[in-house]
Amino acid sequence: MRTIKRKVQMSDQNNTAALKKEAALQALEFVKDGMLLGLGTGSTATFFVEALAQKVKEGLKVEGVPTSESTRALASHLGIKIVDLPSDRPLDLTVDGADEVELGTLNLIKGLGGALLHEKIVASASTKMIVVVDESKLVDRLGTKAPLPVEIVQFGFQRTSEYLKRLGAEPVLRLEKSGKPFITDSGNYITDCRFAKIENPAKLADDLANVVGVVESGLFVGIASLVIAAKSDGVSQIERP
Ligand code: A5P
Repeated sequence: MRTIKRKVQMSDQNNTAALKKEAALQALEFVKDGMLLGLGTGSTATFFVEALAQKVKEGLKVEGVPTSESTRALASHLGIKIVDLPSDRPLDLTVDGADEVELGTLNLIKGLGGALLHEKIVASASTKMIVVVDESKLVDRLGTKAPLPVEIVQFGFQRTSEYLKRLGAEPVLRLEKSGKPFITDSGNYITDCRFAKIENPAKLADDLANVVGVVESGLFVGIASLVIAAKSDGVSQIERP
């Protein structure tokens, strides 16, 4: 683990937004001219997209594949060239946030922002994935703070939830403030699943993938290459072992 002691401004200490921004700005240092980038979703990824757009205005040439319609709208509004996910070459780098980062493995829980499916497709198609987080996202074991979001098809969702319970989950269908189910960019539902313990994320990811009706889970196993974690006393860069 490399720790870079660049203090977040005193007035911003303990300010989560300032920490997220600091992590995002460090990720920008990995971006090189000509890169094809995966653009993440969420408040931390938004800081990255905004800073990237500034560099583009200053002459940086990059192309971006967004992981959600909201990121597509933001990036394109800010002048970043948007392209489709190519079939014949990997993306050079994806930068995205996370809901939990397991220290020691860099396995992740993602999807509280609802974009886990596209995020996983884009990250999996990338040579490198950098995850940008504030210190509150670091955990010793996945599932400690965040539920695990699981994207499921609308048809038969109650039945799918019953299958998830057999894997030890307590699934809760995600709702909008209006009370209607949240719909993902691919037209599916999300069920947020609490587990007593996630001891083996790789096995759980496989088990979930085998449940009929499940599209994808927010478990990212062996995908993140580097985590940039901003804490009030400095920023750590943690490489996957
Ligand atoms: C989006 O679906 C999520 O995976 C986000 O990356 C995650 O929720 C992190 O969001 P924040 O950066 O807003 O905390």
